[in-house]
Amino acid sequence: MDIKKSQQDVESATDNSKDSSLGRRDFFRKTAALSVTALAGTSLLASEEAGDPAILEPTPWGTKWGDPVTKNLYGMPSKYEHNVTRRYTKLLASGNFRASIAVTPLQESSGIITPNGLFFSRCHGGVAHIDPNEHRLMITGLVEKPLVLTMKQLKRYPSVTRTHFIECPANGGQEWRGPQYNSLQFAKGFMSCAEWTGVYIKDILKDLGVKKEALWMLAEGGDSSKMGRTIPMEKVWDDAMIVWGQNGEALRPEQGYPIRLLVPGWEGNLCVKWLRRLDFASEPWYCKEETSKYTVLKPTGKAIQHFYANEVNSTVTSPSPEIDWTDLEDGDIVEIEGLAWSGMGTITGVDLSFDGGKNYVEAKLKGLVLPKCWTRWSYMHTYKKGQELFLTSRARDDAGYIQPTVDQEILTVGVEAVYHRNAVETWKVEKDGKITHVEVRSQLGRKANGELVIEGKA
Ligand SMILES: Nc1nc2c(c(=O)[nH]1)N[C@H]1C(S)=C(S)[C@@H](COP(=O)(O)O)O[C@H]1N2
Ligand SMILES: [Mo]
Repeated sequence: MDIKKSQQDVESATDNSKDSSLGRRDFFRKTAALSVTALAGTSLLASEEAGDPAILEPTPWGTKWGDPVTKNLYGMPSKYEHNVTRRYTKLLASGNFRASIAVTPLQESSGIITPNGLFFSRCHGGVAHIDPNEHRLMITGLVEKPLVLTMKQLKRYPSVTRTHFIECPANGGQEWRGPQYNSLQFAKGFMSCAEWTGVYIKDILKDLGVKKEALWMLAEGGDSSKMGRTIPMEKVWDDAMIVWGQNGEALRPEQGYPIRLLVPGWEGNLCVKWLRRLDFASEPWYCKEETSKYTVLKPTGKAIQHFYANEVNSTVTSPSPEIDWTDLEDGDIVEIEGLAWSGMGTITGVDLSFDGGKNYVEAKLKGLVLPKCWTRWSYMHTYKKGQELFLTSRARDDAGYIQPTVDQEILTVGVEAVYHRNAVETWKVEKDGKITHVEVRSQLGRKANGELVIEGKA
């Protein structure tokens, strides 16, 4: 290619562009000349009017064959999304990563469904890999007709599909004494939401004849942890399910393949994975997970036991420490987005504060609003460069609850509770657009001039 000639072409095109009457056809001619220059590999810089080379130049992926359809028979995300993964923390790992947790990148979530490869995974004895042909579910105890089911037999019951979140009750529990992580993923990623397919346990029980003394149901896992939890019969007769489907495919091993218990809205620990036994009795079993663990110690020294529902809660997902506003210009219009959820019902509204909870405006609920399910919310905001903000969201549900302030929650349950934290949470937008996780002590910590006391910078 004659480089000199293409340079001339560019020069004349640039000259043309000074003519404000430049027609559409001239514009295309101009851009064509520029892309020739780029291909010829000259050091000539495209003028600003030339536009973005990323749209003007031929791309390798647009000019060569792509992969054959035989290459990825089970699809994976784009390699450019390699950073979007679960992340693990030493926090709940008692010395190894088999009794551990990997948390969901909520900052990258869209809509209300967590893809299966990103669903948080909390295991007390590692991930079991169960052969479904060898696996059985035993239903026993105070029933007329005890039963052992193969997976095939179980799946013959009429199935239902429901969208619900699962949240570990320890979600946010590291932060009773103030923010620990400058990260949404680590602060709130002990939860995920999926579309589940399975059977209501009440539909199986119709056939079995439950004795009237049966007031509690034990669920036991087939993994090495032998996780056991007891669930009151009211919940079983309401909406407890055995599920085998997760977002249109089989449960992932991390989620309890081939079957798990789903106790919609109640603490994740009750959703026993790798389920192998349901046992009915007149009293709770008082397993480890409902005595020494998963109880809430109050300042009085007494503990709340059988604390089940994850109460109304919310978080701002964008901006977040991971997705900041450092690239915004003054006056840019930006969407503030978040999630709200309640294990006691349906989200009725979300309020958003820019001053750490002093004043609130109402956000808009987006998309499907379902019971015991993530609900996405949004608020359009005009960014003011250099302005500090304290973004706090506060959700409400149709059970009549609203998220407490940090002080309200600490006054009732103290700081030793660990589980079931649902006080509001605050992101500070710094002058440069960075986001910092802070805690606003709204009642105890207001100075005489009304200024809020901000604690625990991460
Ligand atoms: N059998 C069994 N079930 C289990 C667990 C376990 O370790 N073994 N972990 C529990 C805990 S503490 C939580 S929070 C949820 C997590 O579900 P997930 O791993 O699908 O996110 O599963 C619960 N069910
Ligand atoms: Mo958990």
